[in-house]
Amino acid sequence: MGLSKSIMFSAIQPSGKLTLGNYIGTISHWMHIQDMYNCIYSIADLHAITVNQDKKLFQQNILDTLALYLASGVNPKKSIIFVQSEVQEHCQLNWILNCHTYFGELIRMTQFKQKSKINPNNINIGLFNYPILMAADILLYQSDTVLVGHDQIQHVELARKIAKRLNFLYGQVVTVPKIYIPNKNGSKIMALLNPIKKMSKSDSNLNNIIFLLDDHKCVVKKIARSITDSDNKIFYDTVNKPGISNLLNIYSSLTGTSISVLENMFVNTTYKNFKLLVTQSILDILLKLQEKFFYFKNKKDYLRDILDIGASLAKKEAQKTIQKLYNVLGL
Ligand code: AQP
Repeated sequence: MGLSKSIMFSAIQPSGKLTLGNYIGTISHWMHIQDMYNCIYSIADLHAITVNQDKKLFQQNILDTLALYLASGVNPKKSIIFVQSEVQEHCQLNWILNCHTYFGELIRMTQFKQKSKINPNNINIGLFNYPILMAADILLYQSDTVLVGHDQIQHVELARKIAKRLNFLYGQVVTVPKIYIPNKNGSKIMALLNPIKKMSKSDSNLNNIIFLLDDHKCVVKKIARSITDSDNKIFYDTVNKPGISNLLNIYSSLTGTSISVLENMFVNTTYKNFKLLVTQSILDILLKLQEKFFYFKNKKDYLRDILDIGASLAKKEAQKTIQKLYNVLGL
């Protein structure tokens, strides 16, 4: 990696099919920052096994995630793209960080609490440990900046805390990363039928989610069914009008129009027509994305080559950090 540019890290777990939330919150920005930073984009498969995965489907999801990265404009000649489990240093650093993180810090993590409720029969230690593995993902590459959606802020804050702790104990061994939320309105896209919770790829109710690979008919149906309210006025108010505000966030993020301009534009628009416009804004993006996705999906050898090269470049950087820590720890 060139020394002149700072390092940007971002990742997605292939825990299912990627959603419009993943796209708006993260991937849609990746292409635009490739020239400004040395970007490292990971497919975080180790994170995904905190939930049981079907092997075949899992492998498919990993390759589909890569094809979606490429379809979104990530260029493997400019950015490092790799699968987390193919760089074993993530687990090595994870252990070191385990020994520098307190139980009390992890027990406060809201995602752990939420996911434990959703999956009470599988509250495994991996789920508890998830934020430390995420800290390892970030610190391993001496990342200056981490691009995330709103739900991951708490985890990056923990990574910052751990980084400062290591530097306090051992001297300057890791970079303390900054959090980057590229678009506040798009940093937390909500579930369509329950707009007070986040749109998540593992939601059991598929009508809550627009998947990036949903077809035309499906998108039309899901947006038409999305929950709004009964006062027929379009303006932004996440407390009293979470459904309309969520659709405004989606439309604003996909078209690049500010919420205040949209409120003026839609002052006399019915909910039905507004939903049609939101649907169109989604289809405009998804149909192009899907065309590119299918182009890349069929190039199996090309996909494998990208991951092999990505893993070897990532490993090279990762080993430097591991060596640094082994030295100061006396390992
Ligand atoms: N709804 C969302 N709106 C905006 N950003 C989102 N992200 C996730 N959902 C939304 C951001 O996408 C990045 C990758 O997320 P992840 O897949 O690693 O984990 P997650 O945040 O747990 O995403 P999901 O879709 O909710 O996955 P599951 O259901 O498996 O837990 C992150 O930067 C995230 O903020």
